[in-house]
Amino acid sequence: MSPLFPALAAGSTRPALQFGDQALSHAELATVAGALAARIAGAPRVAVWATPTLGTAVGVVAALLAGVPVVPVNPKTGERELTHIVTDSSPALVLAERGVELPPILAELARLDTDVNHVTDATGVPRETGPATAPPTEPSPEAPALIVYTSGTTGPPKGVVLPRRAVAATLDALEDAWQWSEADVLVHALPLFHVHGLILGILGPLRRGGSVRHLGRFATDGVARELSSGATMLFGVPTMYHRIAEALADDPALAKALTGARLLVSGSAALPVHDHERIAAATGRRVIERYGMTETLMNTSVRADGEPRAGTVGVPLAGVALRLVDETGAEIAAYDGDTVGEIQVRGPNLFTEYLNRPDATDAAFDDGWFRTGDMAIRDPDGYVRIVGRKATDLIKSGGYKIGAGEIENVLLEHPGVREAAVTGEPDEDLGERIVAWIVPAQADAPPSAEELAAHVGAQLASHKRPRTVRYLDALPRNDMGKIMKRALGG
Ligand code: MCA
Ligand code: AMP
Repeated sequence: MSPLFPALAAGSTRPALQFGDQALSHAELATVAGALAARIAGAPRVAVWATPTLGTAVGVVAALLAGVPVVPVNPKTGERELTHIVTDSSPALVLAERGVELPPILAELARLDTDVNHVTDATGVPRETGPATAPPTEPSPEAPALIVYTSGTTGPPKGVVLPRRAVAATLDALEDAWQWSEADVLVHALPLFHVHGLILGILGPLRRGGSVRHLGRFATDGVARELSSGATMLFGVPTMYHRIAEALADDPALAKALTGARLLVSGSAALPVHDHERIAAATGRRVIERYGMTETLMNTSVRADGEPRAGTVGVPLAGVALRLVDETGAEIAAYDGDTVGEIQVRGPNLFTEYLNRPDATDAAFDDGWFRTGDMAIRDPDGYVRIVGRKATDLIKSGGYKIGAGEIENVLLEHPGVREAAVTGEPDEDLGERIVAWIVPAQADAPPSAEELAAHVGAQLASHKRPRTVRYLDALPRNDMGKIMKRALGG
């Protein structure tokens, strides 16, 4: 396979990464990441403490150059989830920025700095030159590149093993769909421990030889500043576009900046048509949506040269086979804008397996097709519209996928909780909001919502904290004793 990052190998002096006042060209990144790669080469696996910083990008690139599979870790993960991820993936090393205090389970591992302050002097000239930037032989296309953890309906998150072939295939299919080139300057503020922010948002620009400016934290003024000073593309989850739509009415500079962008892309959850329309009315520009999944990387997109259509995720990307199947497993032939089926996909963009979970890997496939669990219809011209998902126990909040069962288990361990159920409720800002339904152990002394959120946050990732807590005398159950979430509105 050709190198994942040709511009790095070529030593391009064009800008590559910018995080606040820290920046690296492709050549500088090759030097810094190359030096780090030499130190980690041969390790079976590394974890990266994935803060939204330049060091994280350098650490991930270094691991990929060294051919060492990388496990990005959400720095806001609580104890139980972190223990699971570290035990399951058993990294030999952890890469983190200098000075960052790591939780005990990671602090026990050998640690390497990703800090790049010492690499360039004040004028941006590298202080030292590193060893060769690429390993002597490019790893096999099937070699694992990343292991990204993703929630299921029950149980702890599963490690999705993504081979180098899938990363290359998805980024090259997006090059075609979006006319993504080295001239593009991407701006985003996505977290760097998921596919969207890391693979599309950092590795994407690097593979194209273009650049990315990361905002550190999402804010509409940062988006406006970058899009009015050379950035050409914006990636975001619907919550970010919703906040942009809200701000546009009072922010002409933001409207002007968006109007000048080449491409505004939304993904990770459905962008409501209302937000599409508000952004189009204020800027004259249409946000385009693409549809993907941790296991499949990107499957479909509205093309840059195609008709933007709100409420759709466009057409299958180059190389991706997509079919709809009915509840009997039979393929739906219709392109009638009406018949609903589950989306199944096949292609070079797919993961290899769930780490240490052959049972779950087997169950995820139907005769070679990956079952996405997403329900959709197809327009006569092939545009896909996602209309729902099979599992009601999966919540999408702020673009994060969250399993209800995992939160319920943690809530049930709180001494003040007798029974617990978790549902997702519609939320204008987040798409869905996590709601915890609690039967307190003592009716006259229920644990507070803040206490329960803190309890969940200490064990799981911070975005899994319930935003709303409702107290009941009993949970609605059917004759079999199963909780009837529909009766809770979930
Ligand atoms: C949050 N807060 C809370 C609670 N939840 N406080 C108490 N109780 C709670 N339950 C706090 C936060 O910690 C924060 O405090 C404050 O509320 C407001 O947070 P803010 O940053 O404004 O927003 P947010 O609501 O926390 O987050 C919105 C977000 C975030 C920035 C849009 O959800 C986000 O980054 N989403 C991206 C998800 C993503 O990348 N998904 C990709 C996976 P403080 O300020 O003190 O911290 S999907 C994927 O990869 C597939 C392949 C795909 O298709 O893309
Ligand atoms: P994750 O497993 O966190 O990677 O999330 C993948 C899921 O996000 C998919 O199965 C879809 O349900 C959802 N998703 C991603 N992009 C879109 C989109 N543009 N529209 C609707 N849902 C989406």
